[in-house]
Amino acid sequence: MKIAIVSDLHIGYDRFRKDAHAQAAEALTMAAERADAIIIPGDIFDTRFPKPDVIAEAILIFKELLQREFGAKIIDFKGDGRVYTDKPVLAIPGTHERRTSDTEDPVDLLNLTSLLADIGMGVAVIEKDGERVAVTGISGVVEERFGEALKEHASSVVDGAFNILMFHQSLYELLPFNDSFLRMNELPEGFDLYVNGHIHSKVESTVHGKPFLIPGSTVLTQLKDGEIERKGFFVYDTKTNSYEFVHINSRSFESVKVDVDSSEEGTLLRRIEERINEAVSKHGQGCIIRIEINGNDRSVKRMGIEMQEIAKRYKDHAVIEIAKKGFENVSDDSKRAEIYSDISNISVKDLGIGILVEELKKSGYDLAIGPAELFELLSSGEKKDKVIAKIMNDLLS
Ligand SMILES: [Mn+2]
Repeated sequence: MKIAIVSDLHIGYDRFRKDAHAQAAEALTMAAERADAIIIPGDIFDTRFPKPDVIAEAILIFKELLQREFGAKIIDFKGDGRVYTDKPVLAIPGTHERRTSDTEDPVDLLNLTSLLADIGMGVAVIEKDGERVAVTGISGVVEERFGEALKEHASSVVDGAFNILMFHQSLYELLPFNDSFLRMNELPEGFDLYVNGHIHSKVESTVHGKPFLIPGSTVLTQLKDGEIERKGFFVYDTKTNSYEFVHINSRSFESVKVDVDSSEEGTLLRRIEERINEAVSKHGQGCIIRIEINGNDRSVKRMGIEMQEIAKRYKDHAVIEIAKKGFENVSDDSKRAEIYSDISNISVKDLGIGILVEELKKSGYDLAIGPAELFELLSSGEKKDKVIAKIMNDLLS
């Protein structure tokens, strides 16, 4: 059976809204042409509360997708909730869709309307010509609860089937900055293929001797070096145990690094313009060029102003993103500097959780609610008063 793995579509992503839509639609359409089933390891939507027009966008994409004939169909599902379709488009909610327990997330809505099967915290079995593939789905959870969720929901595999474990988490080997992240060898054994979302660049590795794949997002979001490669998705063939990466038409992205202290400003500006022109002629109009300015704080600041001018001048030709890398000089906390410079694919949210966890540990925080969960609750926009009341209560009692 051929299984397409398409991840992190981020439909509704504000900055590149059209890209997010077009690239999600293209990836899913191409996936349906090449595979018997599609699995989506999280972040179909960019937010927990997408606006109705964003939900409509997603509905139209999936409605269109379901017009196609799929080689496989869902023959069984066991787990939380239920699925309403036998079409083999299987998804789990990711971190961007995650809400506190007992609330509906936007992936539930697509599930309820039969546009896909939400298999978060469940196992779906799909079949084609007698061949069975079982997909165990673990919804994105706060990192410190991931181990628990695996024990509860991924402790066994389906006999006589090709077993896939699909989740949406950080893993320590990929983002080595937070002790609460699971190690790859802590993932349960017995699966034939491990599929993860969450990380927006492509990863190909192995776990317990079996393939471990992350296709990365279909749209550029973080503009980090890890996202330079063209976007796409995997197609895994369970018969041959081989896979290919299929590229989509994603917006081109190039990263240019400049060191302001190493040369004259005038020369440097000319060189930057040359690089922009080169990138535009190589990738065509509309490409994204990220210019990273390194150097001491004062020259970085001055250069930043000059760069705004350049960005304005080129705005019809390219999307120019200016990144000032002054912060490494600001902090002499070597560990923190290491975290910033080593992690090229970390989201601001994950970074925030990491910092909160570290700081709380230092202060001797030991409340029942874990730091990552606390961050989640405080940033969810829900139940904030309750969380604060609980913390106050714990602190004062
Ligand atoms: Mn994502």
